[in-house]
Amino acid sequence: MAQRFCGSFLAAPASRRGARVLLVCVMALVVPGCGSSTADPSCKGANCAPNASTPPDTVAMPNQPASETAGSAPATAPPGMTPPEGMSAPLPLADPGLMAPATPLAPLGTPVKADAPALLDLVVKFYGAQRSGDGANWLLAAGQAADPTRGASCHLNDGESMQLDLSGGWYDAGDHVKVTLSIAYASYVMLKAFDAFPEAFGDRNSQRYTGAPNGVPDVLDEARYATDYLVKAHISDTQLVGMVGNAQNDHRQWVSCLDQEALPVMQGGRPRPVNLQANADIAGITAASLAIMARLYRPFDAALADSYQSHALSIYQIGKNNQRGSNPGLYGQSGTAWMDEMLAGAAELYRLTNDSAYLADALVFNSGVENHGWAPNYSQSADFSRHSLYLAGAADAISDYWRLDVESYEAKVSSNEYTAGFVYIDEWASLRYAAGAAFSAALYAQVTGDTTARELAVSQLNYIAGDNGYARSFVVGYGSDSPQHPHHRNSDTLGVLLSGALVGGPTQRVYNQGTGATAIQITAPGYEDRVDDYVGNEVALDYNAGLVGLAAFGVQQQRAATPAP
Ligand SMILES: [Ca+2]
Ligand SMILES: [Ca+2]
Repeated sequence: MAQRFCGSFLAAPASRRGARVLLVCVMALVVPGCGSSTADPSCKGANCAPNASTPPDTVAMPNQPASETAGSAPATAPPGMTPPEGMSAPLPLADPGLMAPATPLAPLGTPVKADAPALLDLVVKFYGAQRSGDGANWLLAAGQAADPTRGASCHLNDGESMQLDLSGGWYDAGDHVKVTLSIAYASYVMLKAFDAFPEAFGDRNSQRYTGAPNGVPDVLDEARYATDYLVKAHISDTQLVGMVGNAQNDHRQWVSCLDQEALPVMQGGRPRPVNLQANADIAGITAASLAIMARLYRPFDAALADSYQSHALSIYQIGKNNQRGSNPGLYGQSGTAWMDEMLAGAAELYRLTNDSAYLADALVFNSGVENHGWAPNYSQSADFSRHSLYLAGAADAISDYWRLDVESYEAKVSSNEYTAGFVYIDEWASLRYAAGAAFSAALYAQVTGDTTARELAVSQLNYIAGDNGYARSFVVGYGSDSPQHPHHRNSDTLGVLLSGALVGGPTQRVYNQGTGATAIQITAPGYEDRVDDYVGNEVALDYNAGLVGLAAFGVQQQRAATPAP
């Protein structure tokens, strides 16, 4: 299967969103018959420096090339470490103690200045604009309402090249590929938000936005659109789809998904390719998403929860049997950077089943990750799994590593003239890291009572919502002077505001695509609301994920601060 992707995944890693800053860390993943990517010999795991020379993608907009690149986040681990064996058949549910939420987090210090409930609703509903297939995508529906000649669904035939039904799921970013890793990561983090702060979420709508409650919290309605697709992606006991679509082809045309389907294959049209490579990174986080969903959705549909559990157990075993990273074009990761994803799978399966074999696995992977020195994003989820392990009674094993990372976030609050006030880790999608780090800090504060971590979380939420030097919100359609022109094909070409999307955010320096006389400046220091700025103004599944958790924390804080009547 992989050979068909020669020249796309390896020669020009392509996708959009930008964390890809760590592309320099991507080690060669040799596919038979293909070339290989290059590795930077100076790149040393968690200390790998961001790279501003990520290879560009092909032309994506009429007047501006769009580079949207893939990459990986690092992790460290003892060489040659092998987690213990210990998987088995489906297991009984955990005792209620393992499922209990953390204790309430008392409000202290700086108040949350955002309208947290409104922000939370918007950032969750953003995912409804990323729905592929027959999903009542609200953005496409709005486009059709404005022009009835338009359709309201896309890619109903995904999987056709393999006689599979792979319709559904979420588009990755401002493009239309479906990346299992990012779908699984975003749904996992969204579900961790509900896991930690369930009281923040309401039920005001159905999954298809019919305007009436359906008895299920809306955040679970959104997450289910992902988890139902992840079940489809698990096509056999040993095979998991890693990606649908080809990013390089997808990025060649700046069109809506409606128009893309009619294009030639080399421009993103049908039939879209399916990649089946999925090793421990993709399998681990997919198992985590399905395992936490099995636990949280059980009160609403026990049979569906059983199905999620069964798939989670089997997909986790795929990861156990393939303990290496996947192709970087699938957002696969080099070296031992797959360990945080397997940590996630093991931690959530332990909370789901109470089987000590999963705890043993989780602790081994946890030691392999150590303190990762980065921030949560689509390729680094250890903080959230550590919150789960903390609640499951394994605090001693994880608290030091997690503390070190939270302290590193506090140390990375910028004083630069363009980025002062937020956790600045990299120029590409800078606020994605701030949001993820802040959600981690909120979770850390919840279980430890650490007031510094709590203050950090509040400050990052306030910054994103508009309390910043730009006096503007960085969430489309929310607050003062919010972004109106995110780098997003469906929103831009159909003329529908992408409400709820967190944009990349401010940068400290110029980012150029290409070099020399042909170089094109993509972003300037600061922030501009320009559709062609894919460094500072794109959106993606993982950008919003941390903000869902952070906004839920904000709701909890505001309610705790309000005296009871
Ligand atoms: Ca609902
Ligand atoms: Ca990882």
